[in-house]
Amino acid sequence: MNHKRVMAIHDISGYGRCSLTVALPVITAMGVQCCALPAAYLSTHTAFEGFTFHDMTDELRPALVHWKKLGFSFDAIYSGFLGSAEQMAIVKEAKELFPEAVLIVDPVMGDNGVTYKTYTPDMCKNMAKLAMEADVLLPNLTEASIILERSYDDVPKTKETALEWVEKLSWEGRHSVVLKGISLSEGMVGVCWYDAQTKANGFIQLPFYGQGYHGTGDLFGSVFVGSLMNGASIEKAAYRAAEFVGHCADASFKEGMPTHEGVRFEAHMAKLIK
Ligand code: PXL
Repeated sequence: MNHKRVMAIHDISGYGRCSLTVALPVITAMGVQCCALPAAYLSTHTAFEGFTFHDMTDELRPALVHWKKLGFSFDAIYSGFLGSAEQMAIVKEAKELFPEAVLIVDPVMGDNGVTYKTYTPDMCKNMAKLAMEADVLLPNLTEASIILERSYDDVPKTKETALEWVEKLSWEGRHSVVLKGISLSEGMVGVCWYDAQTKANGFIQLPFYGQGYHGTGDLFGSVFVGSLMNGASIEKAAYRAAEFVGHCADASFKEGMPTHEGVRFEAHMAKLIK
């Protein structure tokens, strides 16, 4: 048996196409087993009014210990939106229990310069610490500015500053980074990537479609993780993820999908199936 297995530590939001409701179908469609460790249950993502929130911190350690006792192993641990300030340490413990796994951290904290409603300053501080432990870090510009303690007004708008931020986020080249949300010209958006194995870096820029959608960071991360598990390089995995998100956003925009609904990736899953 040589199939790949990913542990996904994110919240599950019942409605709104984000976190585990994206990671599970996408990673599965890419031929990779996705083992879910739900950090919290929310009725919707946090941009809808009045969402419910059930913290699952107490479930996480016992589940990890159970998996370890059963002798399971993981090729990657993929973390995203977390539910409490303690959970960042639990993700680190997961890596210690399963050292064979590549730790891929999407340091989900906010977007467009604003933190999500459930994120406290302590959670952000701990997420910045967890970011230092990652083998691969997937921040957007808001999260990068929090981790680097820079003003959101200073986020990179040129290649030079993007490379400078990525260099800092890689902790002097020690881990790989995909910095999302880089726009180098009007109507284009993409990433600046750095591969710690090859020491190469570069940019991906694709046309930007109409409007930003909720959950696209999770869709990006899930396609990225699935691609990496299928043997892609950091650059190839980032390209595939950016291309798929762009395709889904374009189609969703054309059919008038509101931003809170997320992109209708269900209609495009066939592109991912292995
Ligand atoms: O897509 C990131 C995300 C994940 N989980 C929850 C969220 C968000 C972004 O709004 O609210 C609950």
